[in-house]
Amino acid sequence: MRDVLARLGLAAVNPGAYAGAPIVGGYAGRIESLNPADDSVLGAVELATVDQYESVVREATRAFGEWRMLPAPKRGEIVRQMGEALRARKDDLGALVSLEVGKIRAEGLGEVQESIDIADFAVGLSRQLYGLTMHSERASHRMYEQWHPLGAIGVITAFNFPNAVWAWNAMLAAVCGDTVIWKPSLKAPLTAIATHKVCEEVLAKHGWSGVFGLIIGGDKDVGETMIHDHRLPLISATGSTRMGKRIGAVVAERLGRSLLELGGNNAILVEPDADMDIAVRGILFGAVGTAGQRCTTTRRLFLNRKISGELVPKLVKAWTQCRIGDPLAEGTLVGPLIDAGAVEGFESAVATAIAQGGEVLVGGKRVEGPGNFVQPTIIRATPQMPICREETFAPILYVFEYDTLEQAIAWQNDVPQGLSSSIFTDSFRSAETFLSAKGSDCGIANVNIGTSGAEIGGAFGGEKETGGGRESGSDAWKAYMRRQTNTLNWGRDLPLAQGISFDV
Ligand code: UN1
Repeated sequence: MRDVLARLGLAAVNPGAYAGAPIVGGYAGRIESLNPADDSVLGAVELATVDQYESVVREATRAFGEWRMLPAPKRGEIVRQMGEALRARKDDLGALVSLEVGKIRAEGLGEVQESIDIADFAVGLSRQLYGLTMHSERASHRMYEQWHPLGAIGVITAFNFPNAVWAWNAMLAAVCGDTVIWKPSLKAPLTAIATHKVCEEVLAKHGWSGVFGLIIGGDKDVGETMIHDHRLPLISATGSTRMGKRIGAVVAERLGRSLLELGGNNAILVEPDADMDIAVRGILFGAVGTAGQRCTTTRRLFLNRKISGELVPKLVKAWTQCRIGDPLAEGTLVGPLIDAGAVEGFESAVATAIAQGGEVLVGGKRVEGPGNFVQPTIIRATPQMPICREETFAPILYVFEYDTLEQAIAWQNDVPQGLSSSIFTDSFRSAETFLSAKGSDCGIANVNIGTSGAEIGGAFGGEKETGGGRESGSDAWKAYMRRQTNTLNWGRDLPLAQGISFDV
């Protein structure tokens, strides 16, 4: 473990502010990063002050002045090298993700792979930041639009994807010509520092400083200062709906832009004609993967009454076979929750579900001993139970029975969140109904795969209380740029649009 930390340039105590290089002195306190599997201390971080935030912003706005004028494909070349640097450090960074947030090894590595993939995507994008041309209604006129960089942007990330979610934002922002100030979760500061260092090394090699800044500080001082800051035209934030409502309101008040990726309450529907083997595997990965701590985790399962008697025992069996334990050990499928508070949240959700009429079919208990382990849990429930409308960041799956597809779709949509959803069916008609305008109301709707593990090539995000933002693939890059419409007159007259004449 110490080797991994040392190879990634982490010390026992690390600065919490980086404007390219670390800023030293004058901290606001110290936090420890704990390994959630055994509560051991991985390292400490000196929390940044508002003054240090000020230095980071000044450096990011200064760097923006130059970075925006570097041709986009040249920015892409630097991002390409960041992708290469992440590839070279993938094993160590993946292990650090496992150590700091408890992901099993495959998922820690998978997360870093997402960062590498988005870097590759961004490199291609750096030659494809296309605008449209339009036909002008005026003779000898040309109209087109172009996309310009926005500025220094703020990126706030959650503990559960401590590496990839920053990369989704930062790699796109960098090729778009923006500079980035990253405020990571205080529950995963070491992964943020290590990730920053890997990319910063590449920038420094090319003589750039301040393109990426990092600020590890408290929400009340540094966070509030950041979201109120007029110098940051965009705040992209991933986290709880409660946090997103605060950020959305503050940024809207100053007419800034926000890109919000908040809570999910994702459902899978299983039709009677589904392939039951892939359904079980899809449900298992969706509900139990990352110990239920993805925003895309499957939290609700709607089973057609005709097949629930067959499927539920298969699920219970699969759940009992899940090996819980050291995330870095071979064969482990379920690592720990992030901290003791998350275990309490799990226990309280299970108790509430029981009080509201739910029946625990498997799991339901914390695992005694060191670390924050809980049993993956299935609870038979009804869609009317209030707890089923909430996102609990833990491996709890609520199971419901339905009679018609229309009823199941209505129930799946009847929650405040709208991130991800799936149907398992071999019926073309059922699949298309689920994907149609009267089907799933989520930002992501899948057929015969689970709710989590989205590829970076698609736009990622959701509706309603999930916040409406879209990150990573497709045309999500447009959120990081400003559109300018240009009309050029190459004639000798000055015709006005709409046929207006205004001659003296
Ligand atoms: C998140 O949990 O915030 O689709 C992101 C997935 C991952 C990303 C999840 N690619 O599960």
